[in-house]
Order: sequence, then C-alpha cells, then structure tokens
Amino acid sequence: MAVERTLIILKPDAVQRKLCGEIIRRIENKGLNIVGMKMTQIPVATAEQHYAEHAGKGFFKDLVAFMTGSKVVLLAVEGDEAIGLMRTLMGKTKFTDAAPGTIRGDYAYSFTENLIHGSDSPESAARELKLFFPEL
Ligand code: IDP
Ligand code: MG
Repeated sequence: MAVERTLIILKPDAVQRKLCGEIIRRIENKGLNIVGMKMTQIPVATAEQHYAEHAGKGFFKDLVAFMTGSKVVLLAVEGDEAIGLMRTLMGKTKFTDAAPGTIRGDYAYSFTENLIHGSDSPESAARELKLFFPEL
C-alpha cells in the first residue's frame, strides 16, 4: 500500500447546498487525513488549466463557468491509496450512474453540478496539488 495525496474540490454546489460538513465527515470517518484546506473562488484561467483535458468538449464552457461562479473548498487529502479511495467515496461522474452510499449517489442530481472533484491518477494529483496547494 502506498500513501498518496489527492486534490479534492468541494464544488460550488456543495458549498451552496451546505453539504461540505457532510462530505468532510465522510472523508474523515473513512480514516483519511486532511492535510490542507482552504475556501477560495477559483479564477477562470486556473479552472481552465485544471480541466485542460476537457478543453473543446461541449460541456467545457459550462463547467468552467460553474466552477468559477462562487466559492469552493479545496482539500489536500492523504492516506493509503487516497486517490482511488476518494474516487470510490465520490461515486461515478454522472449522477444517474453513481451508486447509493457514495457522495454523488446520495446527493448529486446534475451532470455538471456533481458536488466534488477528486484527482483521477497520481499524475493528475501531482499536477492539481501543485496548482492549488503550491505551499505543500
Ligand atoms: P470526474 O469529475 O468524475 O473526474 P470528468 O470526466 O473528469 O469527471 O469530468 C469533469 C467534470 O466535468 C465532471 O465532474 C462534471 O462536473 C463535468 N462533466 C463531465 N462530463 C460531462 C457531461 O457530459 N456533461 C456535463 N458535465 C460534464
Ligand atoms: Mg476528472
């Protein structure tokens, strides 16, 4: 088992729906460690960089507008296999596919506004943590 760090974003809908506490509770109850946390409004250029792999796709403009429209909570989360473990806790991207018991499965009802981001690989995690937590 490898100790990993992953970037988690509690998206604007999580903040607006007052679900940050519930989501953080799930992360902590699972035994993961929160090693960085801050609330911020993401600049458009940073969101475009973060989601560069999706540039040009039909949903990209809406995604960037959503992610930059109001404040988010950024978390750096650490633990054994934290990257895959967080993806499991999050559930599948699309709200209709996310299993009950997962964060998206229990609370998301929109494709774009799906409450939470989590890095999908060690390479993404390194890149995204550098973008949002350069101080770590
Ligand atoms: P992920 O967040 O589960 O890693 P990605 O495929 O990386 O999913 O997509 C990034 C984000 O873009 C999703 O979480 C969701 O907010 C949004 N998104 C992805 N695909 C679609 C789509 O087909 N329609 C609308 N929004 C989408
Ligand atoms: Mg992704």
